[in-house]
Amino acid sequence: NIDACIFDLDGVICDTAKYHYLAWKRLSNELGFDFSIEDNERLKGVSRMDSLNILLEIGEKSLDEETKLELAAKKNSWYVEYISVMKQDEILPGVKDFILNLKENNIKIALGSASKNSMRILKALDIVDLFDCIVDGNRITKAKPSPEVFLKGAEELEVSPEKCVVFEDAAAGVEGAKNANMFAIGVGDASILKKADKIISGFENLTLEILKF
Ligand code: B16
Ligand code: MG
Repeated sequence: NIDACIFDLDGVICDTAKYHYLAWKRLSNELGFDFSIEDNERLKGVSRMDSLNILLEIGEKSLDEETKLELAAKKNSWYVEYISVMKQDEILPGVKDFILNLKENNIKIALGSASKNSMRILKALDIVDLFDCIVDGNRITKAKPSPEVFLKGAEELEVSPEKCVVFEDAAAGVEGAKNANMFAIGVGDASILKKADKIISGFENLTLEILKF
């Protein structure tokens, strides 16, 4: 029996990846190189500074720490600008109904996201109240695939990890869930999310049957 479900944000509840991509691309162009949508896959679920390091590796740039912090702040200010106009219709199809269904069945709900902008996004989408517990990038010290973000969620919900299911769109996130000893349901492509226990393409028409392992 499953006691709790932990949801990743970007790529599971909403598609903020496109805004991250626009902001990173703008930064790479400013630095004199291009950044493709394929390269963007590598940034999913990865922290802001780790993302910048991957971007700089692609552009073959090496910069000092201070400059890197400035660039990360610049990217974030653009990103915040893009997400500031997000509306409720940017919640991915079916996910809100699925969460409401879980709640009706006494399954607890947590957010487990690497993003330091999680609160801002949940507010824009008007879904803060859906969550019994919110663990975001401001509350963790180790990025996915570390299990930290998910274990913190389970601890706060007072449920044991073996009774948690994590919904994740990123390979690093699926790995983090498995490292936490939880079930992992990959949202997206099975060839990318190899370690997931199950794969779904989205939440439309999804029933609680999916929680049977
Ligand atoms: P921020 P998730 C992650 O969110 C994104 O997938 C990843 O691309 C981003 O770099 C990371 O958050 C940090 O975001 O710069 O807003 O702190 O998928 O863990 O919900
Ligand atoms: Mg994600």
